Amino acid sequence: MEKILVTGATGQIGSELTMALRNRFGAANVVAAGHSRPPLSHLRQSGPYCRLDVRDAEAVRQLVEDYQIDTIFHLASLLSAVAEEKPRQAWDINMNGLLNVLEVARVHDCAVFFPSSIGAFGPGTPAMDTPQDTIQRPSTLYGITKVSGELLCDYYYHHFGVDTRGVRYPGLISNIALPGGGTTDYAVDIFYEAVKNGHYDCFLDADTQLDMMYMPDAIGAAIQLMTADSQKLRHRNAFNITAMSFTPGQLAREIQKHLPGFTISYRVDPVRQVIADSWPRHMDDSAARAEWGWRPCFGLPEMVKDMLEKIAVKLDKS
Ligand code: VAH
Repeated sequence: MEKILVTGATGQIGSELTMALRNRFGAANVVAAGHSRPPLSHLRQSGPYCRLDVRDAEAVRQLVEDYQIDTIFHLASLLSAVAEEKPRQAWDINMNGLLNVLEVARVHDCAVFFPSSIGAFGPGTPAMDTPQDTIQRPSTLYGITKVSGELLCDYYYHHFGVDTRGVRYPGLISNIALPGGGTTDYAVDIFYEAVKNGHYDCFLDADTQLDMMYMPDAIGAAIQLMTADSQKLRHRNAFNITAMSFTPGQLAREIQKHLPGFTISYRVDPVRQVIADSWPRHMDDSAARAEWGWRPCFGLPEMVKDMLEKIAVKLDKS
């Protein structure tokens, strides 16, 4: 990896992945491309940034040629809840955007990282210890784009030799960029509300168990997979990876260990509850551990401690 493009660079993953890549590979070698959200100042000031609509095939091609890109972390996507509100736009961005990236990668011999999701599974998938290879019939538009994206990336690998690799991310928790319209966003919102107001009104039911991961582990996984020995990969798109699995009630109790006065109430959003209920509770990530050495660093206690400390500083409440 010498010349890297990050699409969706102003999003929840992209904001931190771009900085991690710049720290490791050199800021001038990592081009950040965003569209709907303005870049955070440190992202714009620390290296090349440009606006990019991944639905514009010519713009994608021009950017890859201008910067002689050899690796694309393709993060541009609409997330689950927004995709249910705007299904046609979600299909256009998530699928036609990916196809544009894969076509340019085919012509210019770029490697491609594709972030799939637990959303690529559906109600018929085994919910506990979800196998690496199992039934995938998602019931959300977002999930349909994710399983289709996995298949399209594997197709470009098998038919054109494009070096495509991906992971199925669980819910991601970060203290830098806010999430944008996902079903797991409660696991980020709760920390800001706990520090600011000591109370959180949760949009998922107390017992909704989902796989989760702290952003430093999510970033590390993307870079570790893309720098892994290609010969050792039996799978490509996409690897199950997880770090913890918890319910809103369990998360609240862990926060109360640090903020004893914190309280939580529940006002379920039926759209996002239906989405969450269609996803697995806990994935089996043994394939990622065996094929490229995946190991998370943060479990629930470590994540909660770090999130509360970082957000207290961010909100000047420390
Ligand atoms: C979402 N955060 O909620 C994303 C993610 C597993 C969840 O795909 O849509």
